[in-house]
Amino acid sequence: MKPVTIEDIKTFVTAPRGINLVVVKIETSEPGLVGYGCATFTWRHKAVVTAITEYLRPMLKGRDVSATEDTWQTMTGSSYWRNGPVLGNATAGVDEALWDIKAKRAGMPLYELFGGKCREGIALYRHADGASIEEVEDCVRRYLDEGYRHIRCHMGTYGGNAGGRNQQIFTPDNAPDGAYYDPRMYMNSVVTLLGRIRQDVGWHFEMMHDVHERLSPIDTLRLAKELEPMKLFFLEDCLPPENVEYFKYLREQTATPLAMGELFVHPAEWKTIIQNQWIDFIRVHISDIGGLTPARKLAHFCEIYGVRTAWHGPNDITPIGAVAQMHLDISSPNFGIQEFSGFTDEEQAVFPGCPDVRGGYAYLGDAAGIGVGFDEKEAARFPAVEMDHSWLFSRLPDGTSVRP
Ligand code: GCO
Ligand code: MG
Repeated sequence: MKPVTIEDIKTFVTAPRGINLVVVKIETSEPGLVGYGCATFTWRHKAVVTAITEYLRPMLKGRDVSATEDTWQTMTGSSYWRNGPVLGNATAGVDEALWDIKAKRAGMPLYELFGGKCREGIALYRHADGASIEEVEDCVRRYLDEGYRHIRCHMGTYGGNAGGRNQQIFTPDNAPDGAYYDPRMYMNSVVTLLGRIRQDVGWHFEMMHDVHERLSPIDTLRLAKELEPMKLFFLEDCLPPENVEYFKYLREQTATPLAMGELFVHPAEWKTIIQNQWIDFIRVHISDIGGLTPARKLAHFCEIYGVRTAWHGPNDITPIGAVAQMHLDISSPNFGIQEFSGFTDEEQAVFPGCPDVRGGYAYLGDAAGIGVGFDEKEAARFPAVEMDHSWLFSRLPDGTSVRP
């Protein structure tokens, strides 16, 4: 039988919620058979589009669509230097689209190719935030009313706003522009915030917090110990990938569950931390590591070491990417929780087929493939935008530039 081949690979950038998203569409030699994937690295999206259109598209046209593993290995090896978020996302967009095609040809939802359902619904967590403790608590109560039982709590996003309206941060003369935050104020505000939420709202739900690599190793250890009484579901990104060895000390000195990985872009970054069971949840951004092909292997690797999955699901991911990982969630015995940033009305118009979400769970339908489509006309109504990058230029009180 004549193989079905890749006819063309197209990329689209659309911003239905004001965040640049990158979609990959693979057209095949079989009329009407197309696949979609997510290649969203929103802070460098043009670089990803170039990597796909200038390198992967000419290289893959004419290839058999069924060779997902060989195509993945070829995409990854053919640049000699490999890994990293740009090539990872370019590879992922193609990889997810090929898995979408494979499941469509099989006439079944993708999770069936991954071994079928391990559960009926996918437990989700949402972000509660606000400029004051009261605002955050109101947000938590709203999510509890909607049925969510896992809620990440922040006051003033990453680095915090130090316990309500910005308290002054003392900077030196002529300090450069930047997104300043004070680690000590931030630490104290987190302990106060989470303590108040437990006192005022209660203990009948799971609570998380994302340190977002904003503290020094010793301070993050102190925070993890101070938060033990709050019985967190997990404390996330306590350290940057560059300091993963220090998780050894966190593990040895605190019982606060640890989640890590949204910044991982290389297998060497996650191997040791998982093998040593220094974390409890893997938080990888699946398109950063190259898509479903490597993510499945990572999920299996984690299962051996008792590490559960909590794939990165922020608002800078397409619904295609968000749902692709839900197929992994529903079919992984070591599923932990899925981060969820909601699907806006505009997004649902651009990406028809988003799953039902009710009572804190997502429910995948039985449509063949990933199950989420892409309406090019609707997408064109939301062209790429100039995004606000200011939060990325984070600085300590003395003006030192630090990771955001
Ligand atoms: C999270 C993340 C995100 C990232 C964002 C970067 O846990 O959801 O930390 O909020 O900061 O995806 O673009
Ligand atoms: Mg995070």
